[in-house]
Amino acid sequence: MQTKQWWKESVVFQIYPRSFNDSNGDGIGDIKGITEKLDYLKELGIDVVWLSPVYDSPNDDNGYDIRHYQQIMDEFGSMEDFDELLEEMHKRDLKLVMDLVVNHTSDEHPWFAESRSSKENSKRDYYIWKEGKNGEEPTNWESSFSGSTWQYDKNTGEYYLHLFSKKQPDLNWENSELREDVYEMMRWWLDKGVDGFRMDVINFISKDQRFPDGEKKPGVKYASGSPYFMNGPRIHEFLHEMNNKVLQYYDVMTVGEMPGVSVEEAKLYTGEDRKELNMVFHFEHMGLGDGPGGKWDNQPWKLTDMKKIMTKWQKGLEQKGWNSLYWNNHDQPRVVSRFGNDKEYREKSAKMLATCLHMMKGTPYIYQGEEIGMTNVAFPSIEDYEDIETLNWYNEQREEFDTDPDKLMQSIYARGRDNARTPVQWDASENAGFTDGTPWLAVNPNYKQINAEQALQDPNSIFYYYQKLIQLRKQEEIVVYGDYELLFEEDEDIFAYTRTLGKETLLVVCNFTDKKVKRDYIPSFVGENKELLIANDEGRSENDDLLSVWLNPYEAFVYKFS
Ligand code: TEU
Ligand code: CA
Repeated sequence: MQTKQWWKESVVFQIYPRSFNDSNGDGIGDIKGITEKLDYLKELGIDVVWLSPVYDSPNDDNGYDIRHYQQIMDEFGSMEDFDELLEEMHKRDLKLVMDLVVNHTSDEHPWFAESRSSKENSKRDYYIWKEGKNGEEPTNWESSFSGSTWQYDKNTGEYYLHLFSKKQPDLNWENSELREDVYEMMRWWLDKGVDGFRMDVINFISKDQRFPDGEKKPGVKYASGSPYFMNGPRIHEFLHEMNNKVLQYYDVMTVGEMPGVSVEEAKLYTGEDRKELNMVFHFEHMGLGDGPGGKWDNQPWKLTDMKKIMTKWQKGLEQKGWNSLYWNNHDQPRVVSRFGNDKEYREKSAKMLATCLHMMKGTPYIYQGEEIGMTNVAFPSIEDYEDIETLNWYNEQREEFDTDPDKLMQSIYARGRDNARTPVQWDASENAGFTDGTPWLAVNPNYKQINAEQALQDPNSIFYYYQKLIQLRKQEEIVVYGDYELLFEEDEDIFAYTRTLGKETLLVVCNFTDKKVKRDYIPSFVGENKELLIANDEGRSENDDLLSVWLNPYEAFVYKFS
């Protein structure tokens, strides 16, 4: 069994503050709004909150573009509000994990103002400046938010690197003074008492200093530069240094957001003996449904592919390292719409998906609204959207390829980030009780049916199902530490697996289809002491014969054998 740690036994709840709860009627969620809802989170039973950025920011990318690391965004409140939140959380035995965005800052950060002012400035080297190549950008890399990763700056006649928006210049981690400043800032928050960090695209911070061109596909202007900045040459050195100089002195949890990370690399990032991070977020299952054109080229996905990915990670980090488990976040569509069925089986499939994820080995993350089964949204017009990634992509497709707007909207409905960012639906009153004013992004029109108040009144709600899953993790050590084994890997309808610890075995069975299916399960442990731990179908019982099972659409159950 792996070593015991509090963060392995915890469930994390992600808050995207802009969309969580507005306390003062300006249409924007805020810190006081979070404090007001702590008892709701406590009722759900979670242990840790990961708070997306609340720092001072001009909001080009909703706070992921930071202007001051040690100030709170005016729209979200004040440092006093933050201190109160932290205190109220700790009073309730809840931990607070901050978002650490140090691959880049805002272009309005004072460091960048200095850096761009002249080539001789002492902060010049805090960012990545290059001369052009034959009158063009230094490399052909494409930004995650469309266009080049390089922005020409007239003042000094050089380009700066921005892997995301041009208002998010990348920091130069080769510079040791910059690294010390980042560590100092981290200590400041940790000394305040925060309980850890979720680190934004942290596997992008080490760039290949040769800055080669990417391999271009025919007919397009830019190429992916990711081989030259994902898991770059000095990444392990930097993270080890950060651990050595900062993290090791605090009892905190860390999770690195890492697009493009492989299991083999994750073993290095999370191996306990290596002293880098506790966990990573990998993106392999988030790529399900990506077509040759990437995420906007949305295609059907296969359950066998999902099982392959999840199992690879479960087995890969079994001895060393630790998994983080998530179905969605503020960048992804809502899970019930993506992998479940948000029409006639919304509640059933939301509970099935929760079962499938929460019974795996790792630390589960719940994204705000997931616990009440919030769904994707389909606003009529592009004017209704706010997300920079979505808007830049839409405009580029219109301008460069004249793509049919309806086709673009279909992609946005399936995969756009604003699906996750519509305000949390608290009750059936106007604007779902999120705000008394006009919300910054419209509320999903289904709030009258789907809201927290309704969920809290219904003992069979998705909310109480999550509550039960969380309690099971507290009661059953096997849920945290048991070994995972996939069953029936070729099955396209059912995701079934076991967990084992000592003499105990869990059997987890999830029907991912809207059909009734029959399966003959003949695991070796049938016939021993059997207990039904949780099920999303009232028909399921302790005495059911597992040798031959009929599963209802989106049914899920968990038995314990001992
Ligand atoms: O996201 C990193 C990232 O890779 C995203 O671009 C993600 O792939 C994309 O949103 C999905 O299409 C992090 C943050 O989570 C995101 O909100 C920020 O926009 C981004 O970094 C830049 O800070
Ligand atoms: Ca507000």
